[in-house]
Amino acid sequence: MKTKRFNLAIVIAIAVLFIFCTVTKNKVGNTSLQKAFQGKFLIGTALNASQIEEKEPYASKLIPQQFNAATPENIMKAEIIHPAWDTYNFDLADKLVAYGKKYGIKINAHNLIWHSQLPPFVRRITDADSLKMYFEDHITTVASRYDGKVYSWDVVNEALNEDGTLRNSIFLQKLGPDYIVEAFRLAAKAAPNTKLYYNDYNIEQPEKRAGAIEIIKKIKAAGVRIDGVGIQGHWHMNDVPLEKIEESIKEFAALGIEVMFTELDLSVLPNPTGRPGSADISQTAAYNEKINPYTKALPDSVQKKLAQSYSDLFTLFLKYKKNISRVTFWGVDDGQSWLNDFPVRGRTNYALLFDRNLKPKEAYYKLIELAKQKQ
Ligand code: 9MR
Repeated sequence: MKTKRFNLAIVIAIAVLFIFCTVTKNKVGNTSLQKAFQGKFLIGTALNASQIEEKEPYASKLIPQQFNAATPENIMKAEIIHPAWDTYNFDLADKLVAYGKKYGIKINAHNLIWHSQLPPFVRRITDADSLKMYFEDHITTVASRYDGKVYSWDVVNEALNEDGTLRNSIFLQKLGPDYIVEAFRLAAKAAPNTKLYYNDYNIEQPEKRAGAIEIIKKIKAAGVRIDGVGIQGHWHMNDVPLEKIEESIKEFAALGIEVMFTELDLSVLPNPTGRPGSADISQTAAYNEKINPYTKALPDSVQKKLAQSYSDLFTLFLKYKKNISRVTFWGVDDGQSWLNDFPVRGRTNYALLFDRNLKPKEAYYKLIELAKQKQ
């Protein structure tokens, strides 16, 4: 009888433990990134369609708890929001605005003018007049619809080559080098109540940074409004260019504009293209098992290194908290990250603060601690 009761007690204890583990599997308790960094800078994330539509209950709870800023990962790009000459598709962008309002999350709309993810009809344009028509209509229609409803716009995205010269995009070819100033002029007119930013990757690197500074100065010299610059921050955990980032914060801030880190993630996987930090989507490489070493789990030593790299980076961000207005991660969790498919398709990367089960990683707790220490 006693043994039976004992066995029953063990079964109940195991069941209770199981339920407890399941319920708390990915719990962060009351800790919150946005609260930890309150008064320092906004903490943002990129959101995909299913996150905006709140399809997954736990993620829907976690996102507003952790983040007070959000950037649409894809749904406001031209190919989605403006698929044909006379067709705009605002459904998801409207949902995003409502989502931001519901939770008090500031929306950074991304983006108005970019050479990539253009709708097919724009790619087919051959004459300058038609492209100008698209350019003016797109900026004016989209920016005015969301004026005052989104907090900010990435007006022009990735206009530079690595050497700081202007990228030979369809906009440069057809509209000439002043297209960037014109984009900001149109955006400022259409969206007087929205902040306007230039956004690019690798602009912490000296040559490309000089190109970005030239763009910003040119916009200002034309008497046109620009409020900030976004350094994307697609880096490798073993190679975060801290000194160059620090120089960049100083140089951009000296122009009298906000500095932001807008698409932060730290890859942990080998980069076979030999071009660290690049988000140039033409730079891809073929898959092989050797360059996908952590398919089952992330080894503890790598987890620790990732946490340390994030901590070093945020130590720098905190030093310049007066100049930095926002730090946005390019996704909520490792499963969502574009780095699982870039620059090599089908790998298992671990670049963000939450794992594939939305459980906070060591890097998350390290940043919370850091924010507390630097109160
Ligand atoms: O994360 C985005 C991914 O889902 C898209 O497939 C990709 C297509 O170009 O764009 C990714 O986001 C990019 C962002 O819009 C601009 N900077 C580089 C980002 C990573 O490629």
